[in-house]
Amino acid sequence: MHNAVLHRRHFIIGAAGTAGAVATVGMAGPGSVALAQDAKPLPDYVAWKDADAVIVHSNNTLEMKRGQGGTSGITPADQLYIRNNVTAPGEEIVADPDAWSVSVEGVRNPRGMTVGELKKLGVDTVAAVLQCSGNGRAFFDHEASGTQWTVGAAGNVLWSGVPVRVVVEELGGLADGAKFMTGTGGETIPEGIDPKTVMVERSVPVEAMENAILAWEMNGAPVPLAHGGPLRLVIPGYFGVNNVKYIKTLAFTEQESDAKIQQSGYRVRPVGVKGAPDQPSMWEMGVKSWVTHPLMEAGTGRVQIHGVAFGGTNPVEKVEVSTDGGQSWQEARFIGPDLGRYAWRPFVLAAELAPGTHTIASRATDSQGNAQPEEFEPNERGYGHNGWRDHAVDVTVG
Ligand SMILES: Nc1nc2c(c(=O)[nH]1)N[C@H]1C(S)=C(S)[C@@H](COP(=O)(O)O)O[C@H]1N2
Ligand SMILES: [Mo]
Repeated sequence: MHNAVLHRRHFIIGAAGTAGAVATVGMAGPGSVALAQDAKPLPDYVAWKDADAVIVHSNNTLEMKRGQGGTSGITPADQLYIRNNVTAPGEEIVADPDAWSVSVEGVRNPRGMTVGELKKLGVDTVAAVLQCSGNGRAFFDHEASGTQWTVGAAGNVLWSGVPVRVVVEELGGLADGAKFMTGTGGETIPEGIDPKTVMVERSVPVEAMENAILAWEMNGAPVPLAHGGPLRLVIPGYFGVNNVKYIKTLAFTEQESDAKIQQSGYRVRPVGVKGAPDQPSMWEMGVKSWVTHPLMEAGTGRVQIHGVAFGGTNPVEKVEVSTDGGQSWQEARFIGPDLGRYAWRPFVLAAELAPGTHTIASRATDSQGNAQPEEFEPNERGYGHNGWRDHAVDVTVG
């Protein structure tokens, strides 16, 4: 059982290079081994991404390679993962970002507001982990359908924009009976399809508005189209899907959205069970960490083991590292500035590794004492994996 898990993990780490290379060789004929050509090319709308730092799973899904992202805390925009449920809108929507309008509903004085107007209302900055619900899906043994993300469907991003509560105050406060905050994405839905089945419209408990912002800036530059520019709803501590890109409507509603992505999508249920509205929704994130270096091989002697850790909605309190597959643990040191409870923190532990194979794992604990479990119960779509054992790496030293 344990071996099966390890085997699957190895396959995945190798997949970025080896498995793809085999396919290329097969297609190009014998003799033309070209490792550099094994990857799918970057799609046009994200041609500006760092091709060496990401794995292109599909036109709509790019993963940051494990080991990328650095140790300085913030994920560079050109390495950050991409996940689109629907084809992204065209670049024309970011040509004049201040002209983009969001319709604010479910407040006493509902109306449309342009980004230009929002910029006059107020501004704040939050560092927050953006993480896809399916990050870690590849580690499950039940072949959960969906993109086979390992750890790279996540990043730590600085978002700047106006706090949602400031916008709500400006528009006279919440309308009576508002229980949810519902954001609708600005994609054009192809004709001939029931919009409810494809539209990205997500509801979260209305309390989440206290920390939410409507962001026009990411890591010091206007939010790129691919990451939701001109305006994105950012809900710190909540899984990626709730952070609606190119937001066109922000509504305070009595009910959750009736879109499929809300009703049956992103619901946690046992393997083999269909999604339904009474199952838990992918809202708040839990505590999680993973090692980013070393990954496969290391020289003998001293090595700086590093990775990232975050608490989800709570601040991360500590992270421990094991070099013997979880038999013994040592507390790692957080490095760099603490960017707040919703950010991740890079960590480091210096270790002396003897020749041989070492299973290196990390285990984070949040401020409430919640620690990552050793194993994580499988669920149908492979959401929310934070079990430390599957996230461990086997490193060969010598
Ligand atoms: N409008 C819109 N917002 C969206 C999505 C989308 O397809 N359309 N995908 C969601 C999902 S599932 C994730 S994980 C994140 C991905 O954000 P990124 O592409 O900026 O990394 O955006 C979320 N917001
Ligand atoms: Mo996602």
